Amino acid sequence: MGTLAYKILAEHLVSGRLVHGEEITIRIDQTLTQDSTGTMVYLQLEAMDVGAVKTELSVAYIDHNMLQTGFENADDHVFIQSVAARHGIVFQKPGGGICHQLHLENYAVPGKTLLGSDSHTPSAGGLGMIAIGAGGLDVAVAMAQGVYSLAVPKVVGVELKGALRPWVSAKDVILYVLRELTVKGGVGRIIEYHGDGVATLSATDRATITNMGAELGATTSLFPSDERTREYLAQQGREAVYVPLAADADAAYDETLVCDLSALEPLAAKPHSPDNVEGVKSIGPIHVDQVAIGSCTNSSYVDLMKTAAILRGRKVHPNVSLVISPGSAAILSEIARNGALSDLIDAGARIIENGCGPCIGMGQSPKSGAVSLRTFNRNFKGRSGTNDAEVYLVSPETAAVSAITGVLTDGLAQHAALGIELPDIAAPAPGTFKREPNFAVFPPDLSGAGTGAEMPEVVMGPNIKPFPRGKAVKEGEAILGEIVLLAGDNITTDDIMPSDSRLLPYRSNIPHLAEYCFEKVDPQFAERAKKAKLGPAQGGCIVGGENYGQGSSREHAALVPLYLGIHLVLAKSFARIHRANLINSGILPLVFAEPADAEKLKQGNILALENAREQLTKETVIVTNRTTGERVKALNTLSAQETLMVLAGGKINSIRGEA
Ligand code: MIC
Ligand code: SF4
Repeated sequence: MGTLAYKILAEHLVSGRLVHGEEITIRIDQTLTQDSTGTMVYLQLEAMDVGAVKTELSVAYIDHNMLQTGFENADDHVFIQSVAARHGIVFQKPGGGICHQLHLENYAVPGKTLLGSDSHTPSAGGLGMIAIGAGGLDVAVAMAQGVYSLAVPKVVGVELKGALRPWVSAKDVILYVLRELTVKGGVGRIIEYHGDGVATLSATDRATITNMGAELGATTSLFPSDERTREYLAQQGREAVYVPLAADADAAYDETLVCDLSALEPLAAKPHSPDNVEGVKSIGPIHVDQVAIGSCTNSSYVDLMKTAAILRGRKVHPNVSLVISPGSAAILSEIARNGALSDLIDAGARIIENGCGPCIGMGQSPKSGAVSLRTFNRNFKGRSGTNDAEVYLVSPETAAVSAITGVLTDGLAQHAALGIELPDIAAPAPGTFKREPNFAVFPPDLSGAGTGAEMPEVVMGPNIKPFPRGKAVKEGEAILGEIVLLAGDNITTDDIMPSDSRLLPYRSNIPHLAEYCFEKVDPQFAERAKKAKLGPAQGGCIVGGENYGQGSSREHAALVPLYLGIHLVLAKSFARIHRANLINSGILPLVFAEPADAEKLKQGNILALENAREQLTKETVIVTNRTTGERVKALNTLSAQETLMVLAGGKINSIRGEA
């Protein structure tokens, strides 16, 4: 009856019971970080005074922040490299590619666990790993202690039937799932794919699907490990790590969904949410200004080969700027060797560095009011760097054909009229992508090294500032704050802490970032929060709607509010990673027992959880509005361990025994 997810979790169980909703601790075999969350992770790791990491493998990638417009980025890279050497972590230099693509290529192992400080870590679920995105501090602790705690998710079984038609691909599968389940439909769930359609999808197709499971809010997404997995590992020269893995034939899923692959058509997520999905045909031939192909969702070898096949001998439309960012150096090298790169360049594509690039607004912002088609995973307003751009998320096939026509085009419906055939892309031979690991720097042997002077030195540039720490809550004290923001539903961590080429260089400088907190939602937020910190409540609180904090795993969306004096967030529901980041920072997340109560609260009201230590022993608590005298019932969803963290003023204080 076992699902594959629970089988892998059971093998890694350190404590707790595998029962939905209960808290378990699991062994973490591997971790990954990337640079924009990594600087904070490694500052926190250093603050824990530990020696070599306890995982089997930890990798530090540089892929997000590579514009190097000033010294800041490069200083961060050197800092991360130095900490990696100090703790036995593999360092992946900038230029190697996007962390999730590189992890699939070089390190992912079916049946193992991976915790990553990036929300799209579940990409490795395409190879049958339990791969979870988390806040940086949780990843630092996993490196220090080799474990991670989570509430046991439900398992949703998605049955894939039949096979996709040409011009329809893995992106359309996950867009379909997003349309069905929405951006909060995966919260508290693992999405497990099964059925006869699974074998028709390659490992990188599967990774496209598990990657965007992050947009469902899911804990992770998972495919079985089968012959297609073996085929991919063999292409990378890593067949030795292959193991077959599958759910039992009669696996009992908590919820189910069926996706008939053969009936799918090209889909697009319209502005400004990944679940705002409609058929490309039904949206119609809207004018397109920019097409961007790449990101950890759709920059695999096959994705780029398909793009090249569509563009070969043709020309990008005069009004379209086509930008392509390959997923990894190995892919770029291979398409250079086989000639596909020339097809792309000759058609008029702009080839940019292997990395996140435009996906996180690091360059290539579209023009004012542009329509930008992107093969990426997030189309939140302003994320492209252009606030009034309209970003649509599509497959590489739809992106490439639309780049030629200059309008949103359904390749399935239009290819015959356009005279474009999409050939089958041959599966690369075993060993095709085996390369010297020239972008990897392996750490020195640390066996016998402690936490002392014998370890390599940390190198820290002037932009790297200490991170804020919360204060412990004493017996009888209240957790309180003045309401500085009343937010709506689905607030993203991009809304809370925007990140683009202006701000990404400051990921290790919380005081600088603080000035831009909630900038796009309410430009006065930072000023008001600072005033509240000096006011009668000596701090602020935020009132949120449903799915508060969806999206990126950046813990800056908690650390910056902490720095600005936010003590409490009262919302209708929370996204998983952001909820954990708030707790890790010592900010209390409470859930409205009656969502309608949110309407009673006004900006400037002072909210208090009186006698917090006492109240937090209960599942239902009373939040007092000290301004109006009204009382609001709230749900305390914290586990015993999480309560201790909040009361200690955050996870680091709690680990260091500073409660
Ligand atoms: C993203 O896609 O939003 C990011 C940038 O990769 C983030 C991490 C970050 O904010 O640094 C994520 O997905 O976790
Ligand atoms: Fe990078 Fe974009 Fe993937 Fe985030 S979603 S890891 S920014 S490519």
